[in-house]
Order: sequence, then C-alpha cells, then structure tokens
Amino acid sequence: MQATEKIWMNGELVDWADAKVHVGVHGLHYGTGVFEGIRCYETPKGPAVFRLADHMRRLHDSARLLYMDIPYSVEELREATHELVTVNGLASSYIRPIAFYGYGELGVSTAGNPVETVIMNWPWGSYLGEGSLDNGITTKISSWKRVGANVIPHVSKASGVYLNSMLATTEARRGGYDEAILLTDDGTIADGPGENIFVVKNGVIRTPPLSTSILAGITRDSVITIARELGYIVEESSLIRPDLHLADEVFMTGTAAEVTPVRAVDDIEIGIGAVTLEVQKAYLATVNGLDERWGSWLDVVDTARAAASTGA
Ligand code: PPE
Repeated sequence: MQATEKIWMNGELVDWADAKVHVGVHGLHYGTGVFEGIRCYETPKGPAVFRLADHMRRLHDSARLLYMDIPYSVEELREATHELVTVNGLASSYIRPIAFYGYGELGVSTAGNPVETVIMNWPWGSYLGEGSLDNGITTKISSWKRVGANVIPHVSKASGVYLNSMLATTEARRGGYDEAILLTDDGTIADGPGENIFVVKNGVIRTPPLSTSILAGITRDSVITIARELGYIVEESSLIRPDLHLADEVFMTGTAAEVTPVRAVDDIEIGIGAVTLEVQKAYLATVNGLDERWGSWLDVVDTARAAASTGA
C-alpha cells in the first residue's frame, strides 16, 4: 500500500502515519466493521468518483445489518471523500471507507464501544495482476463455501465476512490459480472473493441473482445496465458449475477488478470473447469519463470547492 498524505478520521484530516487505533479495538478482535471499495478515476472533467453516493448508501446498509449506526450521513461521507481526494492530490485512486467498533469494552457484545469512521485513499492498479484486464485470469472453484445468508448477512460488506474470502483466495493462489470462485452451500455459483461473476452463452449474459449469497455489486449493477443498453439480454438466474465449464465466455466484475475476463475455470480453457471485451470497453470508457451515456454515475470532485472547505 502506497502511503498518501492524509486520512479522514472521525471528521478530521490526519497525517497518514498518525491514523492509529489501540490494539484493544473491538473491530480487530471480532471483525465488527463494515467497509467499501470505491474507485476515483482521472477524467476530462477532473478526478471523478464512480457511484460514490451508492457506495456510501451500501456502507450504511452494511452497518444497519450489524446493528451499527454510522455517525455520518451519506452526504457527509460524500463530502469527506471529496476533501480527501483533493488534499491527497491523486487524479486516480482506490478509496476505502471503513466504520468499525472501537476501543471501550472487550467481549462480543458491541455495547460500550464507539463507532470509528475512517476514509483512506491510495493508488491501486489492476486487482488481479498486471495485464489481467487484457489477458484474463485462471480460476478454480473453491472448497470453501460462500458464507450462508443465515450465518453472517453476506449482503453486508462486513470485515468479518472477508475471512471467507481470505481462505478462498489463499487456497486458489497456493494451487497456482489467479482467483477462486465460491459456491453456496447448496452448490450454486455465488461470487469470487472480491468479485461478482457473469457467463455468456449463445449471446445471452447470465449472472447469479441477489438472493444467492452474493454481494450486491455496484459494478455488477452497472454492467447489467450497460449490457442491456448495448442490446444484450441479461438474466439473473441460478448457475451451476457446468454453466461455467460450458460457457462461451466468463468474466468477473468488481470495483477493484473492474471487468476482468476469466480465461479458464477448473483447468478448462474458455478463452476471452467479444461480449466480454465489448462490455469491458464500455465500462472502462464510462468510468474514465469518455462515454457520456452513463456519465451521471460519475461524481466529479470540485477540487477548488473541496480545497476551500478544508482550508488547504
Ligand atoms: N463480491 C465480493 C465478495 C466483493 O468483495 C466485491 C467487491 C464484489 C462482489 C463486487 O462489488 P462492487 O465493488 O460493488 O462491484 N470487492 C471489493 C474489495 C476487494 C478487496 O480485496 O478488498 C472491491 O472490489 O473494491
């Protein structure tokens, strides 16, 4: 992780090196935090954050599912992000808001612990390795199942949920694959450790529905909208392993992963197809401010205004 200048912490911009908490914080011991991953892109209109308010709304929803109240509104978090992007002076960056139970009482009950709210940003290139957007990745179905809906609310982007992702990623990498694909307990395709999944067969695009144990990806939602407007039929339907093995194309989506082609599943070569590349191209043009069709998703940072409000 490359250090930047400032981190927004509970309403203040503090130096990167000073953004610290005590080792007794509840979130460290029990994973009681919620976070987001957001990208800011360099566009012709300046730095622009992709679907910023939607991400902050999801952060609030994630918190609600953990009985947590974030002491800042969606709009306050949006403003804070604009200030952070401005003071750190990065045209493009990955933004990580996190809210977690802090220092107070240790024990699984969260009572007596304040909620700490932090936003950091730093440069983050391609998630699945250099060249992955062009060359695609290899994947393997994990032996780890995606957390069930009644185990931990998977709809919440909660820190503790990512132990599940960590195990699946570690297993896949140790096996020589770029990424894992997780199934639900009853054997249908869920998502990757940090991505949603799509298949293309006979020109039709399919992705698991939200009722499967997946995160309601904002990139997933954007890609569904884009693909439909490009004229494709997109179905949200349950998928099984052979749907991946026999697919014409497979791709994964996520803020960090963007639209990454999957060129192999379980050592079965699939290759990279035209539909994936068309959707990827439209997505990347959109986030980089080069396609006006979905331009309303970009939250352009008014750096002059944000600088005035921070006194920078
Ligand atoms: N599923 C999971 C499990 C997931 O973590 C992500 C995002 C997605 C799907 C896609 O969601 P969205 O970003 O809204 O399209 N994973 C984030 C964190 C990755 C990490 O390693 O940390 C991300 O992409 O920022």
